[in-house]
Amino acid sequence: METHPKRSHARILLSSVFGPYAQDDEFGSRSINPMELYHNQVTRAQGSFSLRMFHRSWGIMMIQENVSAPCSVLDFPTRKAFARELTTNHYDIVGISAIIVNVGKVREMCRMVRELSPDSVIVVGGHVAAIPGVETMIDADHIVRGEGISWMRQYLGEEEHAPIKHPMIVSGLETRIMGMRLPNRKGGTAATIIPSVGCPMGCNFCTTSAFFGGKGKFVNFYETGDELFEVMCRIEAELKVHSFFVMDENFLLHRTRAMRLLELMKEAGKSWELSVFASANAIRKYTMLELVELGVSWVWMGLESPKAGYSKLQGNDVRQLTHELREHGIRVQGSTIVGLEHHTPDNIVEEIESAIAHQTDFHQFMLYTPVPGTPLYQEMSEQGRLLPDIDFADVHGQYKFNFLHAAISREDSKRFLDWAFWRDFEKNGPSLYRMCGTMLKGWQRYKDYPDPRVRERFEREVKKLSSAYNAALWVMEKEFKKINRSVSERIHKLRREVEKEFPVIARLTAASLGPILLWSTRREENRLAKGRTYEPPTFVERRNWVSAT
Ligand code: B12
Ligand code: SF4
Repeated sequence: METHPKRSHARILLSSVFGPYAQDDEFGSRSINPMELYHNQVTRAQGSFSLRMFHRSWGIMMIQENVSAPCSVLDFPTRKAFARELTTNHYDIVGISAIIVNVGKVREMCRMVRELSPDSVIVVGGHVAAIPGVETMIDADHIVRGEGISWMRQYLGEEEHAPIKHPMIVSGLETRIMGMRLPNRKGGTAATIIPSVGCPMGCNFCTTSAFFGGKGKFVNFYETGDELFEVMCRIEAELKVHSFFVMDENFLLHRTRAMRLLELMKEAGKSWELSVFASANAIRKYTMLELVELGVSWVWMGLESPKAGYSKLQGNDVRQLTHELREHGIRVQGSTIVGLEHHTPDNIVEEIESAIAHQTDFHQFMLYTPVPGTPLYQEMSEQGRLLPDIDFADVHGQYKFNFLHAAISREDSKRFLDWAFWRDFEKNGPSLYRMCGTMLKGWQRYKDYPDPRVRERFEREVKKLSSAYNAALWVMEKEFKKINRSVSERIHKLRREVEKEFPVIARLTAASLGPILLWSTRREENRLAKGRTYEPPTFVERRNWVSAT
């Protein structure tokens, strides 16, 4: 592979695409597509109870940490900030990271680089690289498909297979709910850890699996439990966290690694919490006690219709599994695909109702979407079913179909999707309430557990439940009367249970903090009605930095 003439002396800028994001514009920003995980695709119908937070662009943070060249990361720039960075620092390489929806922004950023920093080599990476013919849409010198650390190391003439250093990543920022911004306390938010990219399961619609090699393939950054443990200890010490957001598409699938991690956690007395993505069949490889001891406190799991026949769901009664996980204090985020091949206007309501009946703490709904680079896209393209003239900015599963469905129209796909989000909220209540229920069950079951690591974890959780969250329950109970009385009654019952467990503190906080939260919730509701949106702040971080002479 070609190397840059300056090798490790080349100065690199790595940037994410520019904002503002939560608006409709000609570059591909969409108001329904804000830079917010939950509000974009999980709690978007939950109004002021929606969980709002931003996540940094981890791919470029990983690359920056693993090259020895001087390197700046510019995250969430405005166009002005990107232009300023290009003109105030001379860069030999400008790397742009993007996903498919953002191809219009990449085109504009390449244009800006050619104009403002004509000597820079432009490298584009991330999922945007999977668009067929992308090289004709953007003016870049290199378009990198798949894993980027090894590519950048090779391009700089560095050791491609050197061990991967993990950057210090605080998982979420500027978290808000019910009109309140949560304090940015050191250690208060989980750290992100990225053990691998890709997933060997190879579901036909899955873009992350396809991008990193497809069925049977993935890239492991940390092969063993020992390596992972060492990285987590380092992050724990530096960020003062007990909690990790494990960004691995199917963390529990690698049982040997996970069980070794548990062994080491036990030996060292680590009371960690892990939020993981896992398929149902991978979860079933563990007993509930193993999961609890491993600190698994939140699982993101596909609930795709059993009729779809994805191998990850076979042999599993996913509803029973969800129930069991919640009974053991493990929050479940279900993920349901709307508009699968067998869906029709006649059966889709029943399918959505059945997904909602899982009563997960959080529920993501996504339209079945052939995304460039996946086997599904290939198949749809061969069948001539891809709809023409759909802007890539709208191909993300949260708007309308981009393909001809056998029974459901493009317009109806949006109606069903929007309805699914609303129905889940209406029937199951705010996710925050559901989470509180799961936390209480976990605490009741494990408060006297022999392993002190486990007790400590549930004690940490219950501190929040018995104070601020109980005040939130008081508010939700009041506000939900307008939406669904029976859910409001369920919230009331839960609040009473919490107050029975913690009679003094829970009642005191509900009485003192409750009215303030009620006021901020209503103020937020008004703001949202007037179109208030949120944007992430811009970050500039430099590593191995020397000013240009
Ligand atoms: C965190 C995250 C977000 C964050 C955004 C963070 C940010 N700052 O942009 C939030 C929650 C806001 C978000 C939003 C959305 N996301 Co998102 N998100 C993710 C998630 C879960 C993790 C990304 C990550 O960090 N992975 C780990 C890193 C290490 O991997 P990576 O980013 O791919 O980077 C590697 C390579 O791609 C490459 N690389 C990346 N950049 C560069 C740059 C250069 C120069 C080079 C050489 C290489 C390179 O090297 C890296 C290391 O190997 C992924 C799923 C996943 N598992 O990856 C989805 C994912 C990226 N998101 C996706 C989508 C669709 C969206 C949304 C459109 C939401 C929606 N409707 O579904 C919005 C778009 C928001 C917007 N306006 O842009 C899709 C992308 C599909 C596609 N093919 O384009 C993914 C893959 C999820 C999925 N399976 O569908 N997302
Ligand atoms: S199990 Fe999940 S991450 Fe793995 S290929 Fe299927 S959809 Fe993708």
